Amino acid sequence: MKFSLVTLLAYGLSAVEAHTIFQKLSVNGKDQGQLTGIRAPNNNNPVQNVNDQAIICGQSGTKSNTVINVAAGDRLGAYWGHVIGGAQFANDADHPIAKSHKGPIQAYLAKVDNAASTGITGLKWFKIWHEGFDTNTKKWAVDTMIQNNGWVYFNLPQCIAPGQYLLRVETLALHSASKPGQAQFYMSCAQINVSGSGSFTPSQTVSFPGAYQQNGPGIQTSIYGLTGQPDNGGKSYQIPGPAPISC
Ligand SMILES: [Cu+2]
Repeated sequence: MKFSLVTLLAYGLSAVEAHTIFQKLSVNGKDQGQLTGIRAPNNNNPVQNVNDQAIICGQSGTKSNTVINVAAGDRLGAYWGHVIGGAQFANDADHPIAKSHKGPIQAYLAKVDNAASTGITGLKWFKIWHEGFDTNTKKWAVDTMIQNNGWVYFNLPQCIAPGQYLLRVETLALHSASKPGQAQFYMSCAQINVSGSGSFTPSQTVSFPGAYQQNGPGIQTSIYGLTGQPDNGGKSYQIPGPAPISC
């Protein structure tokens, strides 16, 4: 078989760009469908400028009229794939994300009037869940995501008040993050309608952009120990952003 230079270049580039996209939600194990109720970027490139508007829900891309019904306390799953649809091709080693892309995964909520139509600027976000690095097992949240074939699971806290929210799920890849501006942020927002009898109102919220500093802890950081392994040098890793709420 003959490959053109363009084809070879395309292969080379796609091999380098081993990125990921959050593209569907599950509720108590029930898959809600591809891009249903999701505002996802239409390419898998990371956001590297924490002050860019794209840090909110990713580069603008897909829209959906669906708002996904969930109940406080439900188990949510965020599905990540190398490209929209999942793997880019059979045996795609970079699906759901390249193994090199170690880092934390986090979930934030912002209360909105209408999750399908709301703008995304000026929202008040609070964190409901995060996972970082386990110094005992030497596993990153990204390792768990790969182990679960792209699914990241967390509970919607029982205290979340009824109403509509944007759910922002973020994966942060730190393989090159020792250099300024090289941390790779991947995120999309899901549109959800929460039922239940919760009454939580956050006493503190953060803004996007604003929650993160470009050279802040956990963002400009080396994850490699003296042996070159991504073990954070055996130290604990500080996940960026606020602490998750507790009900
Ligand atoms: Cu990447």
